[in-house]
Amino acid sequence: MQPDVHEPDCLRRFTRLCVDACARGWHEANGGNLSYRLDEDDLVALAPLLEPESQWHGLKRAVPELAGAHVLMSASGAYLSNVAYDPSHICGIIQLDACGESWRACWGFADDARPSSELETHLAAYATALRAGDGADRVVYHAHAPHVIALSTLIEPSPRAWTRTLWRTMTEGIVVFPQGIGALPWMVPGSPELAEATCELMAVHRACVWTQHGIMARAAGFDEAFGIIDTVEKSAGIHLGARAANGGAEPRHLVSDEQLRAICERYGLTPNEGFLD
Ligand code: 2HA
Ligand code: ZN
Repeated sequence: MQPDVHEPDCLRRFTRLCVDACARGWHEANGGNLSYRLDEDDLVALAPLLEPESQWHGLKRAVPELAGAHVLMSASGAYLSNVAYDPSHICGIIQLDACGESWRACWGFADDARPSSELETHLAAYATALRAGDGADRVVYHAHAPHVIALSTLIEPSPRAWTRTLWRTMTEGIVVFPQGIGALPWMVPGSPELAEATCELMAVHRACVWTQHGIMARAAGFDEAFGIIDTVEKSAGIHLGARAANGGAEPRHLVSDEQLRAICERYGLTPNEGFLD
């Protein structure tokens, strides 16, 4: 029996996000995954619980930026809805070696559970954030947000099309993601191609839509990661509803470019100029 680690703050926040997101219907069955890159304080708090396994597992793609890092992550095939009841089976902590070429389990992943199939995408996203100067980003989160998936069947998978649609539907969009969001055509889940394409877009954007699949975000904390996806999902839902109410046609009254610029001026935001006309 593993000790109860509900006390460490990072696990409580991890669990809270999973519970909130499951209540929203973002994680059917074993859909979606979540990770958190531990900081020094977390490591001090968790030190008594960490028991590194002797077995190392090679990564397909090395992440030297993460050499020695510890990452809390959901398990492959795990139902995120169960994390509050059974944390040591649903998630675990891995440590990367001194070269960022392999990992070993240090806590959780009970009964031979393994990190999520999107492990390499998450690690690449942290490396991308570090390279982009966003080293404070410690959460990577992937959700099967239903309105995002529905809208992805209607609009082209381009960052500009997605960003403008969401910015112009709901005023809060440009406030939460002034750099816009990325979007990719359909790709095989968990594939190196998806990891690479996602990270290319996430060097600029904090979130990236995966057509007919869901969305991935990187952020400083759990609230921010949830908040970005919540805002994208809400705006996508409003857009779909408005479009349906308008007989399927583009809604007539959207936030104008002039109004988007006025929001940025008022709130001191630096928008992605490439997405403004
Ligand atoms: O965790 O969502 O994309 C299962 C998935 C893979
Ligand atoms: Zn998925």
